[in-house]
Amino acid sequence: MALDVAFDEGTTMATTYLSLGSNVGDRVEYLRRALAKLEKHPHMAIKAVSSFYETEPLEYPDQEWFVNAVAEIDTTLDPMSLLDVLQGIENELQRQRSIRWGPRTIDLDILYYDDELVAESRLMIPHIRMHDRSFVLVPLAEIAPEVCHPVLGLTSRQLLEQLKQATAVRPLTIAS
Ligand code: A4P
Ligand code: MG
Repeated sequence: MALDVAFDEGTTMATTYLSLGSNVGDRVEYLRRALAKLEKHPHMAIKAVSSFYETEPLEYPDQEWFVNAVAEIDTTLDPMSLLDVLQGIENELQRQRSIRWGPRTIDLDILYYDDELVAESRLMIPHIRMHDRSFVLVPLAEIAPEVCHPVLGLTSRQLLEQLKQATAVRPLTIAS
């Protein structure tokens, strides 16, 4: 999937990687609807989307398996405005925040925003748990194997190789 949007000249463009996850209802449909909303946004252009993967739940195991994917997006939004847009999309897709790490129709996390480091109470970039998670690293390494973690200095491929405890991640058989 690729979309080219002509942004105004003079605006600063960043490349961001987003993690998408769902484990409630029609999980594939929730990912597709989130991607459609991102694609429609005037300040975002989707450059690449990974395959969809079915993944074993981590942190809070007594729940359905997830469908996860990663998208590469060019944006003129600053990191905090991007988070606001993502949380708006989560709300539109009926996300209920009842249990931390618990079931959700859609979770949209910012993994990287160029090489920027953000350490605010509501936003940490790079995502603080991404390097421990096979459900993030497998799709990320598929579309961005050579992109470097700005703190750890390792590529997605290297992060995946050095993962100690990998939970199960298997490609979904349906087309994404
Ligand atoms: N926040 C801080 N940094 C970020 C960032 N880089 N991107 C804040 C997005 N949000 C960020 O998130 C809680 C708060 O994190 C937000 O209010 C935001 O200000 P949330 O999405 O409301 O709640 P959550 O997702 O339950 O918590 P959290 O800590 O984001 O959980 P995770 O780390 O997203 O883990 N297993 C599988 N297989 N696949 C999954 O996708 N996901 C989780 C959730 C657990 N297990 C999973 C999966
Ligand atoms: Mg989240």
